[in-house]
Amino acid sequence: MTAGVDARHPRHESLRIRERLVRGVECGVTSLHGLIAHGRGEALDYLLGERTHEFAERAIDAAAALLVSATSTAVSVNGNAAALVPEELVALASTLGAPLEVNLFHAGTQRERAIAAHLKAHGAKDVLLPDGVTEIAGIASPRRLVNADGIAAADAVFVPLEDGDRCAALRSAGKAVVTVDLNPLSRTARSSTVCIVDNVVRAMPRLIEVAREMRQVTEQERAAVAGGYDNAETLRLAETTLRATDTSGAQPATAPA
Ligand code: PTJ
Repeated sequence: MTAGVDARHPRHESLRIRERLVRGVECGVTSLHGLIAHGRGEALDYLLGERTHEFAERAIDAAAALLVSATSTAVSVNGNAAALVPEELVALASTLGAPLEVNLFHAGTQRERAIAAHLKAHGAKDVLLPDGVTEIAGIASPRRLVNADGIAAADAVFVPLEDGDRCAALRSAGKAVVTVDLNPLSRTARSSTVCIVDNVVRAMPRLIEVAREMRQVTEQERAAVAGGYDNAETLRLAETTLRATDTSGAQPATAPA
């Protein structure tokens, strides 16, 4: 339900997603900066036609193979992801047998607790917070503060909507990093092991589904999917798609407002 917006509105779905972010801010889960980040994502998604492209599908397959095969995985949660896809984050963590860990750029104890409560209201049993002593080296922001049993211990980390530096630092720490970022030009996208260039709202259900499928196949089959993936090629295809958008006629799935 979107306050004041008729379901027949041509941009209803986009407005409904915005509303989740606004609610996130109102309940202390999302930062005000998160609204700006969402606006940038919306613009890129618009140019991508608001659909999941084949390059994103391939990235999702590789991400699922990698995450399922990892010895230890953590699902990192920030204020935007928590507002947009809380149930999906809980379902993915459960499928992977991975902890959910709150990790924020604009850090604050109150918001960390609000996000943990929000995830629990959507089915999470446990949610890790920074433990106050464990840090990832090479990160200037509060994102360096992690939990020894979550991100610090993981050999693969799932990071929806990142802000750049941490992805490179996690890679330097020897971890595989799967991100979701609508911007194929971002430092996050470029330093990821696998970057899914898609809206997190569309990518998550598919990632969960493929992760469930990947649990049923052999380690060799997963290795073939993950090993055949080329992140630079994904980003090249995504950028080409963005730049090729014909704004004179081509329109997203729903007509512009
Ligand atoms: O909750 P916090 O304090 O950890 O802060 C979270 C934000 C997202 C505000 C913080 O990480 C941030 O400032 O991120 P950036 O640097 O703005 O990067 C966010 C990236 O996510 C940008 O490249 C956006 O294009 C992209 N993005 C925004 N919305 C979506 C998205 N990608 C996928 N799906 C979206 N819905």
